Parts: sequence; C-alpha cells; structure tokens
Amino acid sequence: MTTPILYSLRQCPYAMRSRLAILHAQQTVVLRDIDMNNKPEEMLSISPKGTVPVLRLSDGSVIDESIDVMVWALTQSDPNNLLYSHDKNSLIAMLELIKNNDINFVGALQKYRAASRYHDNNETEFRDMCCEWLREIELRLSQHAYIMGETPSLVDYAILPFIRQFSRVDKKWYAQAPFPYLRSWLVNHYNDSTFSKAMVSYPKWSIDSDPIIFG
Ligand SMILES: N[C@@H](CCC(=O)N[C@@H](CS)C(=O)NCC(=O)O)C(=O)O
Repeated sequence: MTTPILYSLRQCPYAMRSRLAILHAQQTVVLRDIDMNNKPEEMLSISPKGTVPVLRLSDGSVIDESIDVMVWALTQSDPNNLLYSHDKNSLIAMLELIKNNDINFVGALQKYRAASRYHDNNETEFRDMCCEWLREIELRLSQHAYIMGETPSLVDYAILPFIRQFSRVDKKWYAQAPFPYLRSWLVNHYNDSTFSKAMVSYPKWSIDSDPIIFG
C-alpha cells in the first residue's frame, strides 16, 4: 500500500483547506509543495487542469478539487465529527454554504485583493461585496461558537483560508470592522496547533527530493 501524494502550495487557500482536513482526519500523505511557475509533469499528467491541490490515492485515482479532498479525508476518519454525521441533512447544507463561499465570496475577494494591490478606486465597492458574505458568517458566529453549531465543521476549515486572505488585505480596516465574532473565531483557529501544522513551510518538491510525510 503506497501513501497518497498531495500536490500542494503553502499559501494557496484551496490547498490549505485540504491540508487542514487531512490533519483533522488523521490521514498521512506525501506532501509535494510545487513551484507554480514550473508545474511538475507528474502532476499535470494526472490532472491536466494544473490547479492545486491534487491528491493521488494509492489505487491511482485522482482527486483534484479541494472540497473533494476534504470530504475524502473526513470520510476515511472523522474523529472530531466535522461532517456532523449526527444530522443527515448537514452535509448538503454545508456543501451549499461552501459553494456560495467559493463562487460569490471568492469572486468578490479576488477583485478586492486586486483593487487593493493596484490602488484601484473600486476597492471599497469590492470590500462591501465581500462584507455581504461576512455579515452572514458573523450572524452565525454570534449564535454559536462555530459556523454550523457549537462544534467545528467542514465549513469552518473550508472557508477559513479565504477569511484569512480577506483579513490581510487591509489589516487596519479589518481590525475595526463590525465583525467581532469573526475576528475571535479567526484568532482561535490561528491558536490551534493543527493550523500551525497545516502552515509549516517545506522546500519545493523536485524529482530527487526526499519524501515529506505530512499528517
Ligand atoms: N476549484 C479548485 C481551485 C484551485 C485553484 O484555483 N488553485 C489555484 C492556486 S490557489 C491554482 O492552482 N491556480 C492555477 C495557477 O495558478 O496556475 C479547487 O477547489 O481545488
């Protein structure tokens, strides 16, 4: 039985969420942190679309959507019940929320980040678009400690890397934004050893690198 291989990128929010799920699921993978300007043939041959994360399982099958990597990992083992298995309808609701995040929030976030980088006049407009989603999350976090309830779920780890990105665009604005529950939720995640483990920096992978066991 060979260990699954995860093609990853430290700062990529999609790769980050997959690493978080792998750690929470107590799975072990061989991690290959890639150079996006020189994507490895080994990865492109199994996933020609060229995005990270890509997970190659021991049976040769390939998972190349971050949310599918998360669900795969937690289906293997879910000691903290991030899939809320006690409630049959939860997974559907969670995937719906994550889809909303990935389409609407991430779209606005990319525009906000670009506007900030190029000192574009539209920065506030795009930030306001992001805030529509953040208000929804803030409301949920004002009712319970995590997005879906009193315990963490798939949604928390799926959207965490994107909220982190948002918080770093304009740190001064974020620090006084009307999202106190969101801020403390984010800080709590930062203080979690699993988050630190997911963010460890590894040398870039090349064909003659020693394998990095992650998990
Ligand atoms: N829908 C994909 C999106 C992944 C994605 O877009 N990852 C970025 C890096 S953060 C990427 O690989 N972009 C391709 C590139 O930069 O060439 C997923 O959820 O896995």
